[in-house]
Amino acid sequence: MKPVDKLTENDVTPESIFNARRRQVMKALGISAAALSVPTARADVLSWLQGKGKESQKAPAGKPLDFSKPAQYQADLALTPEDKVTGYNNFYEFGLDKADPAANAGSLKTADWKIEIGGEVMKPMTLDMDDIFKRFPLEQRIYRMRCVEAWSMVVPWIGFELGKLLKAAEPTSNARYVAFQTIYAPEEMPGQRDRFVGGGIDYPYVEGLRLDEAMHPLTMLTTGVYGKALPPQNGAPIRLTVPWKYGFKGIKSIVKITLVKAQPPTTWNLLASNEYGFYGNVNPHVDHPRWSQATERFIGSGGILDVKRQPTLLFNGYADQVASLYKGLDLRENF
Ligand SMILES: Nc1nc2c(c(=O)[nH]1)N[C@H]1C(S)=C(S)[C@@H](COP(=O)(O)O)O[C@H]1N2
Ligand SMILES: [Mo]
Repeated sequence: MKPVDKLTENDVTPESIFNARRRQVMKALGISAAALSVPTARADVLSWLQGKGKESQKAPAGKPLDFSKPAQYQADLALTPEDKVTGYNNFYEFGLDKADPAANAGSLKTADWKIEIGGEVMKPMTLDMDDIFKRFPLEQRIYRMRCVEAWSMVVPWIGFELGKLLKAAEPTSNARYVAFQTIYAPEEMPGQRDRFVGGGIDYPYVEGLRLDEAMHPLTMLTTGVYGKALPPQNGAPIRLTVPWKYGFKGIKSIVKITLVKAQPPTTWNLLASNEYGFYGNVNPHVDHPRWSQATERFIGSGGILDVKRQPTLLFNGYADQVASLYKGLDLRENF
């Protein structure tokens, strides 16, 4: 078994998905398959795509956090080990391979972070992380996490309910959706500097929820994992966790939360609207156009190559809590 920091997407993703994703990225960038095998002036970025980025800046370990452990959220599930939670990541601002974020996200400056809450609210506010820690006591919640690429983890996140922050801002009666934005910092994020490294995404990464989804008690703003402050590869210092939705909804390193009237644009939907909808609810009955969503590879404590395949659960196992949000909604249409 290779050490986690040497893993590439090839090690843990079925060849088909790996190649499909690469084709998708190349297509988005208008690059032919032949171009990738020919040495070009773009060799530097090609090496990024191959997981050999030269620029490498690992982050120091996060500070231990104070938090409670509410019994109803300490699910009795086998956890994904910490080195995989923090070493196998999607954060395209730092490259496309799963090992890139851990290797490179140390360049993200998280000191003096500010998060702005505005739009359709009575009390717009700008908070720094100290304000957040003072106002919102942290708790640990063990949540399933299911990526749209059909792999999954179980993660002990630390954070607080997004709804508490939204209530403090007092949404107006016009507020129907919540829009989120990741930091835009090209000097700190190689994928924002170079379209090729960043997978053809127009940054900053944006996401959104309906207001009722955002107010749901399972929806969390997350500031830590495994007892410590989030490492940058997991979205330091604050990211979204919505356990019944595909991982791409869990936007990282948030600087802006805006309450709005109309459904906001979302990054993966903008890139491929036929493959990634606004909702992103985990659903084993609605396949991705290029692969089945019926099962998933659980990344647990076993060797990374003998990962277990397990059935995917409707709403990722949280149907009892969230199915009522979608009464009357055609989940096939609204994927
Ligand atoms: N800003 C930003 N947020 C992001 C992503 C990203 O590329 N950029 N990737 C998403 C995807 S696809 C997943 S699966 C999760 C991964 O979170 P993790 O690396 O902490 O497990 O982050 C999500 N949030
Ligand atoms: Mo994902």
